Amino acid sequence: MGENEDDKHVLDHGLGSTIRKGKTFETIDPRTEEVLARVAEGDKEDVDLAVKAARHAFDNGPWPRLPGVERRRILLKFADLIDENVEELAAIDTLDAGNLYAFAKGQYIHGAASAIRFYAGAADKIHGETLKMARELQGYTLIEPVGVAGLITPWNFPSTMFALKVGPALAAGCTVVVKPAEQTPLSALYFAHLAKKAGVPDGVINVVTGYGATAGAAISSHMDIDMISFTGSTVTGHRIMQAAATSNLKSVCLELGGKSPFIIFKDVDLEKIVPLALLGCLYNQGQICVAGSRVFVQEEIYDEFLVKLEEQLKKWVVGDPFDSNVHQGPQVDKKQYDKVLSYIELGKKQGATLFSGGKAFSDRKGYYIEPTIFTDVKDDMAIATDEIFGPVMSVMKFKTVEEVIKRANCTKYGLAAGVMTNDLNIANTVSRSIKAGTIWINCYFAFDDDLPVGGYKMSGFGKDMGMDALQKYLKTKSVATPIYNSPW
Ligand code: TXE
Repeated sequence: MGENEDDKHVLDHGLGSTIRKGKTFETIDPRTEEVLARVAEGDKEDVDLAVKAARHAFDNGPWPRLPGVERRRILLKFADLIDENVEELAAIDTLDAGNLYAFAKGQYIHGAASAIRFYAGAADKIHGETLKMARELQGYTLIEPVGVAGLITPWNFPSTMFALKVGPALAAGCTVVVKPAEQTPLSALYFAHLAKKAGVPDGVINVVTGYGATAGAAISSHMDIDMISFTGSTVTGHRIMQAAATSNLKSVCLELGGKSPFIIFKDVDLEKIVPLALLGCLYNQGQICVAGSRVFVQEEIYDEFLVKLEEQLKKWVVGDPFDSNVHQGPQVDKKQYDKVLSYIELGKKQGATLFSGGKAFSDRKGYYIEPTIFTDVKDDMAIATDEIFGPVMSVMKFKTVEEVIKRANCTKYGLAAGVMTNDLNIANTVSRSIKAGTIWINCYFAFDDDLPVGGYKMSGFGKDMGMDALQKYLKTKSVATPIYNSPW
């Protein structure tokens, strides 16, 4: 490939980005609405350079050619470094995304390390098959890395998203260009620094910070990127697929929005289920794709459910995410804050009953919104059909199993569902009838490295997590040869 001096700089250094135009953008602390940092604003030219570095590392560098056991060793070291730097990473995501610090430090940064470790363990176990051919042929498959992967991540769990995409891509032997969300670019840069320290060779991970319409679009339409793994909105998912279709037909995996039902049958212990329902909707300020934002309650226990919900809400604390007593921090930015508030207004206007909350905390700085519960919600109201991605719960009453299955499926999305019952027949029937990629029975957010997560319908396709995610970054080559060396 023709390398000029500028390209050579990137190829030599790989990790870290060289921003050609010297532009920067601000990332805001959602607790204070003040500028947290200025970050390099990469655009198409920078994406081109990052892709060149990734392509060079894939075509000529050691990473895809290393024995799997060696990639495993480096990835395990990377995971250890993530664990060792848990406080820094947790603080970065709390400042940048508003994630709860205690949770980030206690669980979710270690979760990112655990995901990297899971895929490290798979790096030396990638193999094809010997096929039983009908004719006198010997046939086998070679499993190869897809090539250069474009990874576009959202802002709700910046570290998790980085690990869930980079982990399997690197284990497979791919090289990557990562574009973190513009709201939360900082932890991806820190991760890249740790990866370099762990021994990931130059050019294997290339982070380009910047906006979706520029840097993100340049990745999805790039002629030299082989696949895209994206998590974000359904609208942007459409754009990415279109860009892939009109450029080089790169493969696309999309993890998009959701409007997940949380279904509570009359036989449950409400003492246990009500706190779960609340967390299932409000966790991370409601900014989680699998949020159980439509809560269906069987009519026999509906009133009791609301009494207990009110009790729980009294204990729910909104405030600074660095405070370990707090359950809910600020929304990530002004745009999301405004979006959530406008849906709350729409809920009121369309005739739902406001059970609690319903406004922002106007007495303080930061993007804080009251936990908001609507009752008497009809299936076709905007608050019941659209992904709000905020602390807003719609509570609905139902009578029968058949009715709730129909209503739960009455959505364009299909990411997850919760089924709360002690009746095995009901649990089996409902979990098989709901059109969603993940069903949690008597639990919610029960994630595990081994459990694939991804959508049905307009929530996308292709999984993150589990061995399914590794497959996204691999392709199969079939090899056939005559057994008796006879010409065909
Ligand atoms: O999403 P976008 P936004 C949903 C949630 C939220 C809504 C809007 O409902 O309120 O989406 O959020 C990059 N080509 N989810 O506007 O635009 C962008 O820079 C390529 C659900 O933040 O999808 C960022 O890195 N990339 C979700 C990423 O896409 C583009 C998590 C996500 O941003 C691009 C986040 C383009 N044309 C939001 N435009 C989930 N499934 O968890 C933007 N991007």
